[in-house]
Parts: sequence; structure tokens; C-alpha cells
Amino acid sequence: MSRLIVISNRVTAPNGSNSGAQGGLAVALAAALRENGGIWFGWSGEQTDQFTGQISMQRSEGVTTATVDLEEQDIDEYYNGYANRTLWPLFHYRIDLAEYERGFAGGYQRVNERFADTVRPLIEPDDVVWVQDYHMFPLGQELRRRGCKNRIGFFLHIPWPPRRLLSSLPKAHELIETLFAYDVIGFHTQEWMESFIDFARAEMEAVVQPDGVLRIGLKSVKLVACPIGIDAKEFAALAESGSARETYQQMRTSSVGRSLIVGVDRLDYSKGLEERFLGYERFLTTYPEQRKEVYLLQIAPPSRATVETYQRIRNTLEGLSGKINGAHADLDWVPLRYVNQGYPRDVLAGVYRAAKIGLVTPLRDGMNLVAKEYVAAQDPKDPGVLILSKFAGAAIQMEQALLVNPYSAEEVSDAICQALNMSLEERIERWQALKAGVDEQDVMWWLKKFTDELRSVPMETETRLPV
Ligand code: ADQ
Repeated sequence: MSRLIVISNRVTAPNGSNSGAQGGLAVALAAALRENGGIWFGWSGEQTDQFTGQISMQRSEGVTTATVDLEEQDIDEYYNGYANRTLWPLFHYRIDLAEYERGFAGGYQRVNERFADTVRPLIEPDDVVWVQDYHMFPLGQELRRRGCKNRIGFFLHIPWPPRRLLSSLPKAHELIETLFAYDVIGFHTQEWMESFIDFARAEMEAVVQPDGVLRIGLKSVKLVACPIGIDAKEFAALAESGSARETYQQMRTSSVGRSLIVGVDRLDYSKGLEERFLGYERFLTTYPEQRKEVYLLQIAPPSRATVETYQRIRNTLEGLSGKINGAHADLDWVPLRYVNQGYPRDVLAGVYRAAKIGLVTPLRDGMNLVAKEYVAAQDPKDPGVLILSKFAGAAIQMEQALLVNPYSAEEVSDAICQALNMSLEERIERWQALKAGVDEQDVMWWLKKFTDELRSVPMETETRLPV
């Protein structure tokens, strides 16, 4: 089997630890790299005075990683700028938060060229190259410009926005056209994929061929909807581990007979935390006789803390949680515990298992792995109930969850009430169906589906003509 070159903004090297950063994606990519050989390339997360393109190669647990440092201006314009202040909000339908600065776009392009210059010498003729996510749209084209004729795939981990929103992005056309340098583009859902096709057709006169290939002029790209999963077996095993059990006991003891509702998210406006708090508050006021039977634990470690919008959402949530506790807490009860830190995955698994309700209500999410982790961690004999936003990519695969509109405090409040009063039979029935899906379409399934698609692309397509 040919080697795999994975390219992503950040590289999560396997270090044997059970840290928060070691998500299912990192585990799966590491497994594929171990099996096929290859390299995982990306930014080290470190800053340097002047970009030199010097690569730091490391080998750990059978996986080779190659990382480069970036200059302060690169980090500001490419990462904090175009990736997180322009593309992220726009692709999550938050056009009101998207910032269109020429400097950001320039820095994004420059860093993608720098990545291409740096990684190009590491790629051998038979390698298969797999680029991850919105930080790197133009990378495939830059590699082609540097003579790379390999099969190159791209996977988008976030939603694809509707055409009208996307056309607000200056030079959207040029950016999207760079994607035609790839052989295969993967999306989590059919919906995101169709949205992409809609833009390409309407704005770029692209044509969809009967074989699912999208073509503009001589360039073509295969599209595939391929939902990511988690390492379900590993996660279920984590939930049985010593430290998960200890956490479980701790949670049970501290909740003194109350039902735990849990939310676990990066602190990000796309995750709908403010709306979730308001939905929970609505439950407290609408169902006063039940309110003291529950408490909500929201775990939300800060992310992208140097971006102002993220500081704002943090302030808003601190204010709101204080207000909810101020209005409702009693001598023996605090309705909302809001915690701003990350936890090891086995601890998280214990928390999920102790929770009667998993409250996962993003306003928009490419997939959402927390919903799947919550299901994987449940006790088969007494599973909790998943409340899931219908605007998460995961909702398509998880229709046995209680699906809600996250913008509606009333729907969230009613779903909490329904979950609390659900019979054991119904909980088991819903959970079994959800668990079967999480097990079957796990992260290795995702990885194989995408890489099989990529490896099966004929080598002689016009995409590899010089650009
Ligand atoms: P994210 O937006 O980061 O990912 P998500 O899919 O929910 O969102 O994954 C978050 C991961 O971080 C989960 O594995 C979760 O366990 C972990 N995590 C969250 N809070 C944590 C905490 N306090 N401590 C430890 N771990 C924590 C992007 C897209 C998603 C898409 C994924 C994968 O935005 O839509 O599902 O990529 O494609």
C-alpha cells in the first residue's frame, strides 16, 4: 500500500497519553500512518522570528511527524485571521461575525505557499496526500504548481455554507476554484456537499457528471459525503476504565440523587452555549416541580482565546451562568456548574456515563463528535438520553436522539422534560439504535471510505496538468 501524507494545520502526535487533544481523528490518522507508513505534516503551534521552512521530524509510536514554526504575522493573518475570523464564522453561517481583511487573505495564501514549499520535498511519487480542513483550501493547487502529480484528497470538517452567504466572501470564486486541484473532496454530509455543488454550478458554471464528478473546463474533482465517526470501541472501553469509574462515582456522590445533564464543547459561538443556557433556564422556570431534580454541568475549555469574538462569548457566558445561579440556586442546590477546562478522555467518559442527559445543541456543526462519544460511553442497562441539535451534521445519522431546534428555548426545555421522564424501555431502544450506528460508522470506517475513494482515482486525470 502506498504511503499516506497527512497535512493539517496542527499535528497531534501520538504520545501515549490520554490527553484531551487525543481525539478520535488523531487516533485514526495515527493508526493509518502506522499501517501504511507516511508522514503527518503541519504547523508546530510555535512562533519563530523568521520563517525558515526548517522541518522538525519526530518519530513516536510508529508515526512520523514533520512540523514547522510560523512567524507572528503568519499566525495573525493566516490562523487567527483568515481561518478563524473569516472562514470559520462564514462557514458556520455567522456572516455578521466574518471579517474581510485583505491582509488576512494575503497571509492565508502566503502560509499555504510556505507549507507547500516545505512539504513538497517530503512527498515521494507513489504517496497519497490527504489535506485536512479549511485552513488549507489552496494547498492542493500550490502542490500542483510545484509539480506534485500524486493523488491528493481534501476533507472539510466544517459545514459548507449556502451559496448566497459564500458569495459575500471577496474572491470566493478564486478560493473555491483552487479546490479543483484536488482529486477527491470529502464532506461530512450530503447537505454540505450539495451546497458546494450549488455554488460551483451557479457561480462557476460547473457541471455534475453522472459518475458524481464535478467539472469546470478541463478540471474535475470527485465529491464524496463521508461522515466522520469516533473510535467507538476505545471510547466504550474508556468508560469502563478505573479512572472513568472513579469520576462516575464522584459525579454520583456530588449530585445527591439529582440527574446530571452534561454539555461538553470547545468554547465557541457555533456550539450554541448561550442558547443552551437560556433553554435550560426556560426548563427551570417552566417545570418548577422538576427543577431541583437536575443540574447542568457545562464543560467548555476556552479556544482561540486571542480572537476577540471568543473573549466576548466567554464574558457573555460568565454573566449568564451567574445570572441563572443567582436567580435559581438554593442552600442545597446550584443549578448550573460551568467549568472552563479540558479533561483527560477517560474522565470525560466517566462524566458522560454519569449523565442522564447529553445536551448537544450547536447552532451549526460540521459533524459533532461529542454526541457520538456520549452514546458510546453509556451503560447499556441504564443509558441516558441524547438531546441533539438538528443543525449538527451528526443529526442525519442520529435520528433516534431527541432532535431540537437549538434556537428555541422552548424546544430545548421540553426535550429536557421529555428525557427526564422517558421510560427505561424507550431509553434502551433509542440508545441501542444510536449505538449500532456509532459502532458501525466509526472513525476507521470513515478513514477507509475516504482513502479507498482517493486511491481509486485514475492517475491520468487532467487535474494533474500543470496549473
Ligand atoms: P470541533 O469543533 O472541535 O471539531 P467536535 O466534533 O465536537 O468539535 O469535537 C470536539 C472534541 O474535543 C471531542 O472529541 C471532545 O471530546 C473533545 N473535547 C471537547 N471539550 C473537551 C474537554 N473539556 N476536555 C477534553 N476534551 C474535550 C471539528 C468540527 C466538528 C467535527 C470535528 C471532526 O467543528 O463539526 O465533528 O471537527 O471532523
